Amino acid sequence: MRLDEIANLIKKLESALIFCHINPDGDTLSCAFSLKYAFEIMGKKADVVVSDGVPRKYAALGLFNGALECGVARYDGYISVDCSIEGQIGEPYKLYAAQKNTFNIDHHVSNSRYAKYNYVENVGACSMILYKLIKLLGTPIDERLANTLMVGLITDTGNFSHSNTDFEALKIAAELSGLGADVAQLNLLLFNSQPKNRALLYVEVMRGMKFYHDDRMALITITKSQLSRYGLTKSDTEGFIDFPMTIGSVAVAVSVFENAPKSYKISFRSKGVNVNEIASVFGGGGHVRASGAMPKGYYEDVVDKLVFTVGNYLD
Ligand SMILES: [Mn+2]
Repeated sequence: MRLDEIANLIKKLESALIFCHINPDGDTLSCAFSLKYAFEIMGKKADVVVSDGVPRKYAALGLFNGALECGVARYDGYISVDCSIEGQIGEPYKLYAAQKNTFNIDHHVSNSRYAKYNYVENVGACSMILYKLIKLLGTPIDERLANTLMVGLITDTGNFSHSNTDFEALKIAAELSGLGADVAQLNLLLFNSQPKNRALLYVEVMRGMKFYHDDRMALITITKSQLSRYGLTKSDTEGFIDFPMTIGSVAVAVSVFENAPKSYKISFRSKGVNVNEIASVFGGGGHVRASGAMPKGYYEDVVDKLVFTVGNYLD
């Protein structure tokens, strides 16, 4: 479907329930709340479901208030944003999957087109799609809406530094800046303020970094016990994987986060190697240069398989 066709369908909705992905990041929150605000500006009702809750650093922006932990079946439309597969919605996917009028708006190349109406476009941030959609809806973009859309762009482009920072990303950023988005303030709150304990955990995790394949692969591990020792949550470790990527020789960086005993959230970053394919070996997916998976098993076995699989793509 084309985006204008999606916009025409969404225009007809009087109410919508919008779903973020699990382990919510800046982009999924940006998409969901910008659409909610657009609905409200149009005099309609929309609610946002964030099953894991809004992480502290995003809550501090004051743009993502009033999220629901689960939803109910009383809306005209059910819209997932930034979710490549239905399971990414988390527990509320049961409610979503039981509805007829479902929309899936996403920017992951691996998207499985699980909704009745799907729109997938390979752009740097899903919030870029929401910006275009909101313009098609004819909704005026006020300062709060501009800031909300900018959060997705800033976070998914790594503050306009990743390879997905192209002409369109910068053009939309410029337009949002013209509409009142404050890049410097968002940047300060998102990237340049952290609690002391996060910094201490960071040092500990980086000290444990391992290297493989002539230093072309780096791997970091974050355990549940480390998090509880520092009084932190999973969302506090966002961005850790960027550090091994700064090492010149490293082509693929992997972070292994222990969700529960024998259950992991793996993140992959690369400088060109297709980590979407590597993640798919572990039942996950994402983008060519950034992807994830959630395998189960003994830690040593998972790491062995990671080292072996990444090695196959390096040769
Ligand atoms: Mn995204």
